[in-house]
Amino acid sequence: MSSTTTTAGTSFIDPFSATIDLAEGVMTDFTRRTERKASSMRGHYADASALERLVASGDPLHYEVFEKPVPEEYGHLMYCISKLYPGLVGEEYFMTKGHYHSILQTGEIYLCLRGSGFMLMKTKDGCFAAEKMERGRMVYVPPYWAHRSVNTGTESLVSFCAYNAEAGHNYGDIETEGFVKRVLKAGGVPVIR
Ligand code: S6P
Ligand code: ZN
Repeated sequence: MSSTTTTAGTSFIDPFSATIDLAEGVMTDFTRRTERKASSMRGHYADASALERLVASGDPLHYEVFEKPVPEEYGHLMYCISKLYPGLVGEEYFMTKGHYHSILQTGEIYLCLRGSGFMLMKTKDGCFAAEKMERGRMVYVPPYWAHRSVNTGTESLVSFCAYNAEAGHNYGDIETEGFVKRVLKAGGVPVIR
């Protein structure tokens, strides 16, 4: 560690790098991996019975998040690889739980590396937006907007995410509020309604 002037509340750390396997959609030298199986998605899909059938049939992985965490402090930037598997729960495409940041006035950038889908976003006062996600496309999630990704393709939807490290995650409000709209397979194509 070199000597430098630091500000209270923001830790000094040494620079580092990470390796991302763009073909597989994983951070190969991650130090933290979070997994969400079908059983952790209860309450989020319209067709609860379809979700229970999926849980009973082996409780498949829904998505994984790979990180090399940094201090959750002002000034640091958290980043991760989010890998959402393809599939349907009833007629609804696999999706992430979705969350507001606990510090609402923090945004996030998603750079889609693989797959296709949508980023659904909503605010506390009822605004809703959807942005297409596909390889090479960046989605800017502004402060105040909850966000949930949805995989409408046949391969994994992989994104690199970066956000204020102190942002935190508020899942409870989405569990209570829902997400305004869903992405459903209708007539063989994704429909947001
Ligand atoms: C974190 C960022 C992503 C998500 C990940 C899983 O702020 O938005 O890393 O955590 O895509 O989604 P969720 O809604 O389960 O956290
Ligand atoms: Zn986020």
